[in-house]
Amino acid sequence: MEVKNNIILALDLMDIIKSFELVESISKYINTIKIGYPLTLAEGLKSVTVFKENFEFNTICDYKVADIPATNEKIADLTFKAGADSIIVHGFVGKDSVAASCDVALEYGKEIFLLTEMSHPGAIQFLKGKGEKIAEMGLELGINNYVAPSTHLDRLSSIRSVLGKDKFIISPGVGTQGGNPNDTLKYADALIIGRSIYNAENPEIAIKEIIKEITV
Ligand code: 3DU
Repeated sequence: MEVKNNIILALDLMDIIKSFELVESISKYINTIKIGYPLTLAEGLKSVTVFKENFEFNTICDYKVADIPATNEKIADLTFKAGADSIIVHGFVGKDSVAASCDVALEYGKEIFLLTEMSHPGAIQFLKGKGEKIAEMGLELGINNYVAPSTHLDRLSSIRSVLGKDKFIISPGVGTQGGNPNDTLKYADALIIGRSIYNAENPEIAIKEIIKEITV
């Protein structure tokens, strides 16, 4: 996946009109958006379809799919049917559940992102240290795309070591959560950024500043 300016917009506004206006205002700086539960639960799966139809963007649906295989299949099917290019799936649920999402992605000619470890402080409580094993499972399943945290660089770098340089890692936590863009891009291929852009007084100025800051 080619991510323009290495920035994936986390579109976590809960209003489709405001989301649309935001994306229009910064559309020349990005080509990839991530839609998660805030927008989807507020506006429905049509929010995915609307963005897919109106912008030539990569659309990643961040539904952190984490259920039994049969339910994961249904979630993935509805998501790809709505127009998503990829879906984020939790790794901790184990191989059968992840494989179920992979199989549906394959049917649609799409891909999944495997979530290894998370970026928030609470991630150290249960998830920390599991990322390498989850990454190894992803490799066994032939998965090319991963999510790993920018706020725990030691974890991100260790997960990169397991995956090797050819796998694609996107990394949340830059900006509001404390992650630094350049440090993160030493190990990740793209940054997921939400609040630092959409909560800024002027999102265009905010994203331009971030782009200017990126030197790697
Ligand atoms: O902190 P921000 O506002 O820049 O948003 C980060 C986004 O990435 C947000 O959509 C959140 O749900 C998602 N995310 C994480 O923050 C951390 C993870 O480990 C995985 C996803």
